[in-house]
Amino acid sequence: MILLVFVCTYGAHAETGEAAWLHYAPVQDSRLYAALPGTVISLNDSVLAKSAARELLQGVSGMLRRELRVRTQKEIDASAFVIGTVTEVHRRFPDLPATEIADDAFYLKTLHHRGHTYIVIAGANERGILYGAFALLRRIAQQQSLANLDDKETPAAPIRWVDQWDNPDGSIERGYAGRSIFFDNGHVRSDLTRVSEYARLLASVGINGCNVNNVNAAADTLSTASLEELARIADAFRPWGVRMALSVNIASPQTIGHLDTFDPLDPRVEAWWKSKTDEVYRLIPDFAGFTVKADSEGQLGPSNYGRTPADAANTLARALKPHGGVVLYRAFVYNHHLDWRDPKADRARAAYDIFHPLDGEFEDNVVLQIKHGPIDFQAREPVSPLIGGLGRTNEAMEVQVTQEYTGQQRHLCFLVPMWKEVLDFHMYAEGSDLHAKPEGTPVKELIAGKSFHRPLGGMVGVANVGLDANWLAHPLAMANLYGFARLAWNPDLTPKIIAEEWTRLTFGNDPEVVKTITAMQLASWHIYESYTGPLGAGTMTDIIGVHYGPGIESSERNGWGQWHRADHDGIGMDRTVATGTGYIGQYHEPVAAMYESLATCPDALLLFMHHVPYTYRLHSGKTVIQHIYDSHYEGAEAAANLIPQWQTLKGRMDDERYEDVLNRLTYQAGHAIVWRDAISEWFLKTSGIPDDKGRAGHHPNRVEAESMQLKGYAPVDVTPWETASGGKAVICELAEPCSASFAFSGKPGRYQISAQYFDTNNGAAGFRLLINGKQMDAWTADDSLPSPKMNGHTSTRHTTSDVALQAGDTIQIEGLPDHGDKAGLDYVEIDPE
Ligand code: GCV
Repeated sequence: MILLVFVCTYGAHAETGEAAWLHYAPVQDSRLYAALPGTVISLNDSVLAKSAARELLQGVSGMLRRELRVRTQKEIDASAFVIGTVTEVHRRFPDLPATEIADDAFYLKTLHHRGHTYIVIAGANERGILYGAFALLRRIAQQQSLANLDDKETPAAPIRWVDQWDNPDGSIERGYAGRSIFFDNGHVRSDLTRVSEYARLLASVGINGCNVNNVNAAADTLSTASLEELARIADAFRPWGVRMALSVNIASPQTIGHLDTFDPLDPRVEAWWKSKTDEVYRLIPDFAGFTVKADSEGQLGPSNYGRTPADAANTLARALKPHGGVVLYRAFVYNHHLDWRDPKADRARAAYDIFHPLDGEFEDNVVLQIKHGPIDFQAREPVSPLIGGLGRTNEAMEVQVTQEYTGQQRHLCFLVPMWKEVLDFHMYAEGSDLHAKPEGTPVKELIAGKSFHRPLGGMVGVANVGLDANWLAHPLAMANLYGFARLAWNPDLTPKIIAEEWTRLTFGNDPEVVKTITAMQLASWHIYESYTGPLGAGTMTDIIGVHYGPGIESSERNGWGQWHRADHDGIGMDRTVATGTGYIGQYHEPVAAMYESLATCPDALLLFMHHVPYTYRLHSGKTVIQHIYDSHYEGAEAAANLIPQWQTLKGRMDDERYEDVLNRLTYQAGHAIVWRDAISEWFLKTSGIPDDKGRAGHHPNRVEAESMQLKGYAPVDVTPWETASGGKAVICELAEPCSASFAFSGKPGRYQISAQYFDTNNGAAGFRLLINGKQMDAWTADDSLPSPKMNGHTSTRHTTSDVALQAGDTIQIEGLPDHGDKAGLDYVEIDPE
């Protein structure tokens, strides 16, 4: 019966995912809400309160199939939803508290007054009213009662921003969900519908700022013509209380101001920033502020003039201050030309080395925006020591919603558990207004921006949503955007609560759906980590390219400093104070002592902190090398097991999202095998130590393409070698199909036949599987994986299930090249069904 209801509900319209967690699908048991008032009375006529009222109408209509009416009359004489600021509400209901609540906070209260029922949404300010309305709708969507509401919510920190790395041409740096919703062809888009929808989504989870352009900022972002266009984005954000911010190029006074310098301490440069900022506020009165990436990855910065980041940040801050704007100065400053031969060189040290000495030198409207780890959004990093290294400087923590190093929204990787670990990690910081508490100072307290010397703080999530209908491409990846925002609002929420809440809002309250998706999400980060990078060594992806598939040596012997230093004897960065780079000394005690000693360093970060031989025994009792083999095999298997878990949900949701996720999980399972094999085999060859369980390097069910009977196909070496089985594959350079075939020599039975091929992005090769000349399956390599070459980014698996085979059957793969895609084939694997 329940199943039927779901099918009917979801069968009604094609589901694109665009509504995200504001799905407002009818709730199953609307009797719970039978006594709800039919009217909304707004005591506030601001644009935000109007958005709140409209949202209540829309949400209640969708979920309860009831149409509310909005009234603004003076007398409240019948049951109603009442929305207004705390002061306005108190004026009407003197029994309710008039107490001050913090900015953006709200309370929800059910009030029985003179025989009527009022559901009161009272905001500290107008944004608070809007957040209260969304919170109330969230309750209905989760089928929670409103009969006795008495809730107050206060955001954990004032800065709750998303950053978008969008470029004026419409591309998005590290964006994996289509083109920019803001820009196209050098201009702000004429149609900003998606921008308004994005702002609504952000507001629904308490996000109050959005930096819309790439931190690698275009030179003319601040030109008058550009600002006039950008003001339209701020207009689209405004009804949702999202303030627009801009990344600025620190060289702007020279590039667009035509001065002969951009030295932040030159009075002409200071005057330029002041007058430019005044112009910004004339066009965008609620402008949030500037984000700055300087002296980093090729961006110019104050170091050009021997000035410090504080000099640069303060010049901008002084220009913004009269208008209430802030500078988010990124601490992601490092030298990407490090000497890899120098055992003391260490990129992880950079942020602390540069910014710690400047503590206390920043204006009070400067916030240091610090990535949560000291390297760069890897699947596993320790907390950046800089977060505990400032006592008199505002700090915000930057996390990455867009899955640059964590599977690019092709792999399921729910990052909330990782962020939560960081937020709860104790830094034992001491600063001028921090007390060295015996229980420590968790990151969430340090970034809260609520202390005398640090009035500002919070979280910034690099979101990079795109024009794809469902914003982040993978329907389940939206839980990361949701979860980031929920943690920015309340870091005490648990990953489980967040995953459940998101699932209910996005897919409905079917207990099986909630249980299954929550379990998959919660397991996914660990699964991804275990088949990519071991023990904190880094993700082992191609770090100088697209950061997607495996490329183990790409991090070594170059200046980027993402070294894992694996060689014949051992692996890991020695970051100890005793013998290494000294990085560990940037932590306070007892954290430093914990990392410094092999006896207490957690396994998960061992190779981040220490260089050890492969035979070193972990706390788990395994050797490092055996852990590498085991975790990669277990991880790939766990990735494959996500598929049957998802399949239990067939019919319990719309077919569109069901199929979309199923396809992505199937792809992920295949790519997890690419990762598993690349890493296991690279370490097998490099260390010379075999896998105790005999898996690495042994693939009894696999037939290499280069050893098949080839017609037209020719063998080639693949680079890097570990991204193809045996280091080789075959390609077809003819204008007609090529074929690779072999005779099956196993027992008769039903089998799965998996073809491992390369889906390069420079064409759409066609493939066919034939048994004894009869076509069993056909597919096209038309995905847009991020490389035109055969490598770990493009290696893809296609499985044909339930094929009956007998000894002597001819198994043949036929490949038809298309443009640059040469129908590359790596191997065929035949596994019992
Ligand atoms: C916007 C990483 C990414 C870059 C990004 C940079 C940053 O290095 O790969 O694309 O640049 O971080 O955060 O500034």
